[in-house]
Amino acid sequence: MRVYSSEATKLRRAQTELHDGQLMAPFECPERVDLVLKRVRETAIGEVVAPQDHGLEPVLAVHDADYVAFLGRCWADWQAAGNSGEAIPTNWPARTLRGDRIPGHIGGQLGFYALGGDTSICPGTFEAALASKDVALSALDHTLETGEPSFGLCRPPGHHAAKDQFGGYCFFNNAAVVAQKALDTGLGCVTVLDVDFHHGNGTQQIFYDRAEVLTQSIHGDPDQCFPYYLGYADERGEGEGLGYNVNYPLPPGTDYATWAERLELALAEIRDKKAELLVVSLGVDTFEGDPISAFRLKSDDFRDMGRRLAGLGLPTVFLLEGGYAVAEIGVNAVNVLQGFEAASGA
Ligand code: SP5
Ligand code: ZN
Repeated sequence: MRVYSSEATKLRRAQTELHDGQLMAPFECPERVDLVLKRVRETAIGEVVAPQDHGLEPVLAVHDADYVAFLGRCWADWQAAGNSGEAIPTNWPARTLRGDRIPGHIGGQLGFYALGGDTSICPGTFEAALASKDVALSALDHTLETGEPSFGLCRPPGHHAAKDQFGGYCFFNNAAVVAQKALDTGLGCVTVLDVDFHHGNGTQQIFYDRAEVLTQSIHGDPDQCFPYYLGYADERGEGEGLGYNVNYPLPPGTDYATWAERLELALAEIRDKKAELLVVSLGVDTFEGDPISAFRLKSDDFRDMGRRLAGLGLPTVFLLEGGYAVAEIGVNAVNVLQGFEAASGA
């Protein structure tokens, strides 16, 4: 399997994350890339290649232009406004306020474009997000050209980023950018399967009213888990997209046996809808040792996950999402890829 990785994905090195009432060192750190890459090399799972620059056009195909422009200037504007710390939103267009007006002040813009306060914007954030989508798009190119699976070592992750919102450590929705690009190159039906512990709210929102992309997510029940306000089982899509979004919320403490039952339902849905390309939003924060999540998958379970995914027999692009047990992130992510390869004979 081909692996895409870029040093530029490490240009974001935030100092702060507002977590459990404290400002702490972020869970989503650049070391994650090095640790996954180390395991990729140890296992020789595939050649590691630098991505090609794909420009902003594929990003603008799923994200609003004003949002992309905001991300591009946020850090400079935040500094110019005299702030000394990192850009953290503190006010939002919450339910009783107006959501139809974008304020001129950077503080107001930050809240308008943020879905939460967990993701500080710092120097290098935009550049790292650009590199991350290039990693994802280069992985797609390889899979479309050769039919071989690819792994994009994306960082920052993407699945919480909506058309015009960042948060949950995500800025550009790498999986959505890739799915849309695949449609634009002529595919008829693409599927994004999100196995990260957290609901893929951004991917769901971007494709909610469309049937060309089947979006599914297996995740911690939003009644108890971030992102709290999306990811329930009754969200099935709307308009032409009705039936093309499926959520599998599971309670904290869920083990692999139960998790894998939901995976089988999701795989049956993919077969039923006759998807031509599988994009896996590969978060490994379902691991039992993850510091911010609550499922109980063991490292060996990730191999079995890969085996089951291979059973679809589809061209497949894996894109890294979450996973914060950094000591095990490499083993867990690469176990999925190894399980996939062993089962597909690739
Ligand atoms: C890509 C990804 O995995 N993003 C996750 C972002 C989660 N950010 C908020 C997490 C809040 C978790 N609170 C858990 C409390 C544990 N004490
Ligand atoms: Zn996650």
